[in-house]
Amino acid sequence: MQATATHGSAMATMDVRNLVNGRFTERQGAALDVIDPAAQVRVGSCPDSTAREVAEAVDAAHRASTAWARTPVADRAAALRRLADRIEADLDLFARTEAIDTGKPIALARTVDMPRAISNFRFFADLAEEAGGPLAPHALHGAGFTSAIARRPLGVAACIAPWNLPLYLLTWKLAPALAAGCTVVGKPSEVTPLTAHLLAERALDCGFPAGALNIVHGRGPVAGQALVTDPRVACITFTGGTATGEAIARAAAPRFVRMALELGGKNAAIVLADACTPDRIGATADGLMRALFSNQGQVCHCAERVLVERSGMDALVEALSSRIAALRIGDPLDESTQFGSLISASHRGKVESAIAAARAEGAQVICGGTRPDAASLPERVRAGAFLRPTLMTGLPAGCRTDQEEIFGPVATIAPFDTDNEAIARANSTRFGLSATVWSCDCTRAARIADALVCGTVWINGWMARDLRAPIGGVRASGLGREGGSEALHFFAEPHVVVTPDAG
Ligand code: TXE
Repeated sequence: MQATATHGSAMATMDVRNLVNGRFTERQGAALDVIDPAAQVRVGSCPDSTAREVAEAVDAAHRASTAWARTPVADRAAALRRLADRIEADLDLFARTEAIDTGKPIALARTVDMPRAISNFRFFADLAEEAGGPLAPHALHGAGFTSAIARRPLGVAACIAPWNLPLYLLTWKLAPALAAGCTVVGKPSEVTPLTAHLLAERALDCGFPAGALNIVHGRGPVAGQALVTDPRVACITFTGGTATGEAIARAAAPRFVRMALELGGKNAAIVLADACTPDRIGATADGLMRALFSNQGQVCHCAERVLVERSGMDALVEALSSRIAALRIGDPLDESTQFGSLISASHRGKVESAIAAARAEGAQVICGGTRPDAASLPERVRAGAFLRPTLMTGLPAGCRTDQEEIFGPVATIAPFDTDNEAIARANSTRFGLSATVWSCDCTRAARIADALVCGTVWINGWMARDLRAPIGGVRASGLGREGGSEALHFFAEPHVVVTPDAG
């Protein structure tokens, strides 16, 4: 593990406000502190919105919904493109703010989070406008009558986002909702509200009528709960923890509200022996490092369980260990940092408890498992929520560690002898979000991929995303799919008019 140099001062504190009906509102309730997890300093405040403030935002969205639904799709798309341009123009500010708010390396925010937020808007602007595309009216002929199918925007969409990819995931929901003609009440995570506020500031002059795009901040059990139980909310799209997803589903079920839930995972990486030969091991280990530890392991698609064909085990352990040792852990604001802080000290506590539980189940820690030496870190971030990337082995199939999502830089590695054993173990949790398979035997890799019970399988890679492809999970990993036409269809209700053919 190498430590990177000290970075200069961070930023002035930010006073986050709710965006309601086209303007920023005065706080009615208390404020929540926003903490830079790497420096452990307060970098802003955000409203701890009350149910009444949420109701005002929903009211604004509800009043704006008919006009926004009737706004020509070309005009809606133009507003989305303007907003994308505004993020792009201020990309450095957005990236730096995201790094401060989350503890993620600024290079990651600049090259992944922000470009993706921009392309979310541009992608859905283009898709909504596409002639013959997912929103285009069309007719089915035959049997003596014609069925004319139109897709009508549902109304008010509640878009609830988590803290790990704050702007990336918030815009992944806002963009299709607005493109499809829904008005929106967005609720960013109270842990990471800053880039949503930057977005709200820029949305003011992009051509969204008052009330089309509202953003309320606050705690999940208060503001989030008020949003998902408001009778004027027509649909809910949520990304976050499985327990929260269940609470939202229960709260919204009595109204039969349309829901998309993108929840946790316990994703397996299946590595075949041919991916561990001397000429292949470097590429395999590089790819796996991304799958295991990107964003400090705080991505729902990160792999937490590596299953490796027995003859490749030693080579893979060695290749991963040397890469973990070389990873530059440091100040998220330093451009050369590869691995930053966890989202908070309390989340680090949860992850450390999971490591302790694994040890109690018999795990041997191959590397990591502890905090980096404070002295190895730049002064600005010595008190930060850092934890070394951790690889453990020696756990039996079915152990608790391999059943529960950790959502941090912690993975287990275990050998397997047959493909069926690997498949059974990969499928043996209550989750089903994604998986990866590493091999140059395309037929064998495809056969394994086909047998995995999850939404997405990446072969020899991780998180390669064509935004037209549906993404989401099965079982406890969620309900519904985001991406491409699935997302636009989610926000619109088909309406069919059947007419007899003349003659
Ligand atoms: O997220 P929550 P938390 C997992 C990860 C993590 C766990 C908990 O395992 O340890 O979830 O994280 C809002 N009604 N993931 O507690 O609670 C909340 O305000 C309505 C997986 O930070 O799921 C925030 O905006 N909304 C993950 C959002 O839900 C509610 C990403 C997510 O918060 C609410 C993050 C309620 N009752 C964590 N309670 C992924 N799948 O990518 C909370 N919220």
